[in-house]
Amino acid sequence: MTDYRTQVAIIGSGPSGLLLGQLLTNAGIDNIIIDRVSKDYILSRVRAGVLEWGTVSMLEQAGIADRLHREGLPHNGFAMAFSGRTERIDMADLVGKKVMVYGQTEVTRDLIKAREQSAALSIYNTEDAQPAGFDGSSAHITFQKDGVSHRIDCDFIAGCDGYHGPSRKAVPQSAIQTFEREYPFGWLGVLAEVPPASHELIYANHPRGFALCSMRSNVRSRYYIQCALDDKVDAWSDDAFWDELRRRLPREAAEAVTTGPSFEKSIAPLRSFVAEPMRFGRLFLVGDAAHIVPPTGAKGLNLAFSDVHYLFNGLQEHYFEKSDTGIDAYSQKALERVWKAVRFSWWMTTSLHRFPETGEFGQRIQEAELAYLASSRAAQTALAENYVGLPF
Ligand code: FAS
Ligand code: PHB
Repeated sequence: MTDYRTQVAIIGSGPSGLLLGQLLTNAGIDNIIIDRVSKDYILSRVRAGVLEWGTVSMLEQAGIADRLHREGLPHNGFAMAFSGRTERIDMADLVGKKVMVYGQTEVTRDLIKAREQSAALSIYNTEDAQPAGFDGSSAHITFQKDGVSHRIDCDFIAGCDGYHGPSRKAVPQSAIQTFEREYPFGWLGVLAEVPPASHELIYANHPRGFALCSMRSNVRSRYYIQCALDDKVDAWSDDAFWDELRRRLPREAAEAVTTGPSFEKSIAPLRSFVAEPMRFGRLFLVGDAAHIVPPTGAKGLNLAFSDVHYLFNGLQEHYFEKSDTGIDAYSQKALERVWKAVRFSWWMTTSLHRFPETGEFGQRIQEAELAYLASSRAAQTALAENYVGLPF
């Protein structure tokens, strides 16, 4: 049994594990990250695209925001399309803030590059990682690698292992409460090397279903359309996707869509999920390990980073100020912000998607909600302050 000893052991080399690891390393707090897949697999994932400015500030704090500022696209607004019209939500005017369009894949690439330039240890392609001893004084992780058993002894375990990871499952069922809503549809997303239909994002409500026009750069577009839960990627040719997307957009936006071959096409289910609490002795659940939001509000990645903000500050206090006030408050502070983002993501999803069970009445209610939004600065301000990200 090969042993390691560290201060903070991190399960998961996704955005939350990598950012926590980078902040800890910069602060001189020893940490080890393990992940069940390879670095290349992690970098092949296509996920989030919008960063709250609080997230940008954290990446600056971690010292990995140079490329983000060179290549990212600051956005002062976005559009809501419905009933054949498009209404711009001017975040800069309404709340004096903006967001940054920069793919999660690029954030992950920047974090992995920084980790490789540091002396911090990451171990990929592990198997059967199990957090243990976290309810007492002997927190540790066991795992297999190339058929050899390993153990990491540590002060704390950060469960940054996503929705399907072992950390939440290692908690006794009697100690954890979960809240969940699964939505009766998914998102079919494509990436294509074509210029975006608009310089800002367009969220579209349509009787045929939701559509989203996003981007990764001025030459790479990211589009989504709502699809059935049992839909299959292979059932969608590029032409079928482009036709359906344009049918769900107001005429001017539809005519601005540049079509082309997709180089990534995938379907993601939508769910809202929260596990409470997020701390169990020496084990902390972080990011998707503790909560999932439908991507409609662009909150998933950003919530993972606000968890890291609270946990990192608490760990710093523990090690350098000999105070556990921060780690003791971690779960309550993180969940306060999580639930507000879960609500916002639920509102965006229920306002913009076609729900079979609510029929034409439901469609009219959504259109009335969006027409009110378009007519009310107060409603737009509430939308804008949630979209740019509530304070940490
Ligand atoms: P992650 O899931 O990113 O990372 C967890 C890591 O733990 C993975 O690398 C995994 O390999 C590892 N792991 C799991 N089990 C393990 C084990 N047993 N041993 C070791 N390691 C293990 N968010 C948005 O804001 N906007 C979007 O548009 C958006 N789109 C998404 C599309 C999809 C298909 C998915 C799945 C998510 C999407 N999200 C989106 C949410 C997503 O960005 C997450 O919020 C974000 O990846 C959370 O980061 P982490 O908490 O680090 O978890
Ligand atoms: C994306 O660009 O992938 C994206 C943007 C905004 C969202 C969801 C996804 O709300």
